[in-house]
Amino acid sequence: PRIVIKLSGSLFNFETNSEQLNDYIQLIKKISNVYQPIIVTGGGKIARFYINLSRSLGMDESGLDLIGIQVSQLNARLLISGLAEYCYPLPPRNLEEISVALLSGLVLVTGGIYPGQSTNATSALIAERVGATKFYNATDVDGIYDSDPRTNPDAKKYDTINVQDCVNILKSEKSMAGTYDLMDLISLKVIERSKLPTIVFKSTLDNIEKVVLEKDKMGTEIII
Ligand code: U5P
Repeated sequence: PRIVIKLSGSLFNFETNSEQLNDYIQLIKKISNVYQPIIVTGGGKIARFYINLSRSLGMDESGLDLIGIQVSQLNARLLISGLAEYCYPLPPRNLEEISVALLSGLVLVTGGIYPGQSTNATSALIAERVGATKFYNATDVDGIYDSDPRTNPDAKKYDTINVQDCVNILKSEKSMAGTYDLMDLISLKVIERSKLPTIVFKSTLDNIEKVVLEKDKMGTEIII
């Protein structure tokens, strides 16, 4: 079976060292004994660094998205460096290349693909395309809340939420390069139309192992 794991871009920043990445690489290898994982890496701080600089130089929003995509692809290449023969040797750049790469039977690692969305939306599209049995969204927050927990201390976390309620909560979001939060509307639409089982949880090594390999319940499950 195939699964999609979106890895939060927060793993990749200017302080990241090879030990940290190696821990993830070992875990991905372990997961690949059970599943064919498609790993999608976010852009993280380095993407925002480039996006902000380019924005102040006058680049338009879709141009900035393309920069974000390039950085997320570079992050993918870091994991590819360590996964070596366990993975497809390059990050596929569109859904067709994903389908072809999938035939290798190897782990796939990629970043963003199309402008105007986040790697969350990309991950949902990839999950749809490859017939993934699950979409694991390892992110910076520990689930979906009824309001932003970073600004509202009384925010309540959902253990499960249906996709329509999720759309209502997220409707008020901004859509600018580098600011597509948590789950954007595109990802929710895809989850809905393909009835894609999705779990949103906090991205740590331990959590990923528990939720993917030990089927622990954590974070928020999006039900359709
Ligand atoms: N991005 C896209 N399309 C993708 C993935 C990423 O346009 O498929 C751009 C967005 O501007 C996004 C940035 O905010 O790259 C970094 O990705 P992320 O870390 O927000 O997912």
